Formats: sequence, structure tokens, C-alpha cells
Amino acid sequence: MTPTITAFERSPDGGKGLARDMRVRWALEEIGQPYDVRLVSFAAMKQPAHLALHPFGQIPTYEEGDLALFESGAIVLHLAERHAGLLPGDANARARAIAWMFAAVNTVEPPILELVTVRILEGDKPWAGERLPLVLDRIRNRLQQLSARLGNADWLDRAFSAGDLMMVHALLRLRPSGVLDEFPTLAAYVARGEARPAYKRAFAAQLAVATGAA
Ligand code: GTB
Repeated sequence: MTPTITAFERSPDGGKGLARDMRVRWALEEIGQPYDVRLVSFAAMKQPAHLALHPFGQIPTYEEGDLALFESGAIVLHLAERHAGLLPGDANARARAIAWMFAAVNTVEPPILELVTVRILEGDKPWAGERLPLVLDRIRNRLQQLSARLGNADWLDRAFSAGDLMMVHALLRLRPSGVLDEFPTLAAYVARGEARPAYKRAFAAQLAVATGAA
């Protein structure tokens, strides 16, 4: 059965691949699973039909037969557990890859999201100028730690996994700020992710929506 995901009808990033449907598209491409996409407007996301799928009125969602899921990490984990290609076979390596998925969304992504908040949502507040350097410090601290762990390796734990997929996508949100480029090891890591054929296919698919070519 072909699964259906939801994505922005009009992504605010204009197709730069920063919305979280990109993670799900990338995972689907890595495992070679064709999928359908239902595009939703901001208004439709808050309507009962979509809220039944996603309690917080967001994208992405994932539907496959009787199963409906929300949360990009949970969807990627579901795909990774049921198909080869995103999690190692060895039980301990698998557990470590899942730990990196959680690290991406629980430890690395939160300060990155704070940067978006302080710059865009709170930019006009009188205290925004004082908060910004504190947020940047927290991001740089996390990136320093991540960079130290990655070292000269291509991926976080030997072979590419769903942990890398989630981490690369979380880091991508930082690129426009220039902070990612302060950490050449991580900039190269992200570039390796973007160079994967599955990433390129997923990126092209979401860009086609933004350009009207889908
Ligand atoms: N934790 C959830 C997950 O991982 O699935 C978060 C889902 C989420 O934040 N969805 C956002 C959404 O639906 C889209 S991805 N927002 C609409 C709403 O809340 O009403 C976040 C996002 C939005 C825009 C950009 N951008 O333009 O660069 C990047 C990322």
C-alpha cells in the first residue's frame, strides 16, 4: 500500500527543504518506498479532518492503511524499523542510531529553533538584542560538542542511519545564519547528507511543489 504524507501547500521557505516533511520524504527515498503527498494549507491544518491526524494541526503526517502517525521523528523511526537501509542490523548499533535520532530532536534542534524564534517571532521585542547572543552561545556549545564527537568520521556511528538523517536535517535549519559554517566538520557532514541521491530526490520533490511543477 502506498503511504500518504502531508506537506505545506505553500512552504514558507519556498522549497529550501527546511519544513519537516523533508525528513519523511528523505527517509522514504532512502528505503525506496513510493509515496503520495497531500498538500494542506495553513487553514486546512487547523480543521477537524487534519486535527484528527495531527493533534497540533501541523505537518507532516503519515497514513498507511489503518495507521496514521504524526511527528517526523516517529514517522522516520516507523519507516526505519520496517524497511532496510536506515537502521543497522546489530541490536546495539541500532539502539545507538535511535539515540542519535533523539539527540537530533531533543538536544541539538531545540537551541536551533530558539534562534528562529528570537530572530523572527521576537525580533521586535526590546530584549531581543540581549537574548540573541545567549541563544547563539547555546547553539555553538552544542555544535562544538557534536563536531568533537563526529571527528573525522563520515557519519555519527559508522554507517549512515536514521540518526544522521534527522541530525543533518536539524542542522540544515542553521545554514542561513552562517553559524554552521563556523564548524567545517559539521558543514561537511551536512553536505555529505545533501549529496546522497535519496536526499536529492526528496529535495527535488518538495521544490517541485514550491515551483508549481509537482
Ligand atoms: N515536532 C514536529 C515534527 O517533527 O513533526 C514539528 C512539526 C512542525 O513544526 N511542523 C510545522 C508546521 O506544521 C512545519 S515544519 N507548522 C504550521 C503550524 O504550526 O501551524 C517547521 C518549519 C516551518 C517553516 C520552515 N521554513 O519556512 O523554513 C521551516 C520549518
